[in-house]
Amino acid sequence: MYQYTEEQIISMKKVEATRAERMKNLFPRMSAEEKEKVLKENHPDYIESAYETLKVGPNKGDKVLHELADLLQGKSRVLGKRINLKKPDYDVDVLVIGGGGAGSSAAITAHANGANVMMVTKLRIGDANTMMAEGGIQAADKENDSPSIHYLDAFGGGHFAAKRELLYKLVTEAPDAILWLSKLGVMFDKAPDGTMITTHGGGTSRKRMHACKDYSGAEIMRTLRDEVLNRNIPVVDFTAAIEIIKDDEGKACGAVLMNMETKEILIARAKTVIIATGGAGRLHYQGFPTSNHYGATADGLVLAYRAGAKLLYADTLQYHPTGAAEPTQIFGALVTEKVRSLGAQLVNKDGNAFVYSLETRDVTASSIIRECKQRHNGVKTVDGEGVWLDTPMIELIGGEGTIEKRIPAMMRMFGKYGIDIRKEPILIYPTLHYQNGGIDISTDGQSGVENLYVAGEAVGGIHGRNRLMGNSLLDIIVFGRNAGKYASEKAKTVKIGRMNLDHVKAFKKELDEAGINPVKFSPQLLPNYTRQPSI
Ligand code: MEZ
Repeated sequence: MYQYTEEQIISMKKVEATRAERMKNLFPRMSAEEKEKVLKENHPDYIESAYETLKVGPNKGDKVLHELADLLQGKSRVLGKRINLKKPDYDVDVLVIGGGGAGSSAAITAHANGANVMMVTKLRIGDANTMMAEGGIQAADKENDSPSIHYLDAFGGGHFAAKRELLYKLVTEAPDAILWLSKLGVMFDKAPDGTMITTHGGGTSRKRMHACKDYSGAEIMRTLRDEVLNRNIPVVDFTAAIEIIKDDEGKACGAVLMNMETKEILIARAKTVIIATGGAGRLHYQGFPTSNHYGATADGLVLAYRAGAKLLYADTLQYHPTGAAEPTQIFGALVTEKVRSLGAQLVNKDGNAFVYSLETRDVTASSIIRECKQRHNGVKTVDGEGVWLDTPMIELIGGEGTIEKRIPAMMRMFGKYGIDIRKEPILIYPTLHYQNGGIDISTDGQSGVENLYVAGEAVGGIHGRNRLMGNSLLDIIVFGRNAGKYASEKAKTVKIGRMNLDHVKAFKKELDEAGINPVKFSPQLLPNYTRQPSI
């Protein structure tokens, strides 16, 4: 049994007491005006003091969070080091930086297209946010659905800011992405007649979430990793890219690499380079906990920015509504949206529902923050406060055994601490989950720097200013394959000129002229959890 406080037990009893009534009357959806109000007053993206204006680089004049500004305007790890670009350690057609789902999809596709491709990753292949994704992947492949409806859901959910041509690609290529994954061996949940089981996510007007229980990302990553290894694609692990190399025409042509343990510098020469380095949750923007993988430190954004690529919507982050608020051992860990798709409601300390559970993520997260901070209806926890997610409702709606069958990872995660989510609700609070913005690309996956491609969470603009559940596992496949295809095609025609790091020196000069004396090395590579000296 988990040791709840007396206050928490009293509150939990209220949740139980109101359950039957809440099941009869679902909380109404918000109007557009109500959504706008709750966002403006509560969403962390609107806290002006958390932002600063970039003074150098392609996005000079734009606002980004302080933590990201420190890195984008940070100290290069190559300056002052003797770097010999004349004798590369690796010479390939396509260099993929990053070992997650997007990088693997890109590498597999480039390899299938005949390219000599190599992956480099600062941890190991599969140590990535893909592995941590739980609830599912969207694709409009049912009779009552279509890519156009998927487009409208995602475009509205992203506040009409998505780059239309990227979103078009995402939704129209989604059914084929599911087919590709199935053929590679992903075990999607199916009904006895073989049809895919699909559910709703926040902001979807059709049930189009395909899942592998609540291990969807792990199952997809397992399959992609097997395919990379079966193809004998070289994977250089525990090796980070610390700078993009350009040729004398300003085109990307490789990367400076650093062994994470020995700090040895290695040079990779490549006709094309794909950045697939993932997100930034481990920067803990605004002090938020995160659902992200240990390596999520915005490295790709830094590499691309210093090489001259523009970022899009780098000011907007996604705070997943339901991070674990307690037990403290799993503070910030993802409680999949699928829990709400299956019927669990969000409930305050008095046992009252306060938001329709499947509003889009930014609206739901803001409503939880409002319930706690503005209305003081949160439940005190070890690390702060939270609200209840009424999980026993799932079994009442779907029948006994639904939780174990559909969300076993959640049952185990809480079960380890003596909490049976079939019988008792759980405490949650928003957690830093996704980088909505990133590197600006065109439909071929190329950034503003020629021969530098990007895929996955490092891309900005696919989802606009907020992403719907399940569109990230989708975008790593669609845009991973896309980058692999175009980068390998382009590599067939590329002639590499004199390799140099002149852009890094030029960036340093810009920093000097702007009076910035950076304190942080960037890319950051790993989070810093060492105790900081008190002042
Ligand atoms: O797309 C996501 O972020 C996702 C599937 C997360 C989840 O709640 O499971």
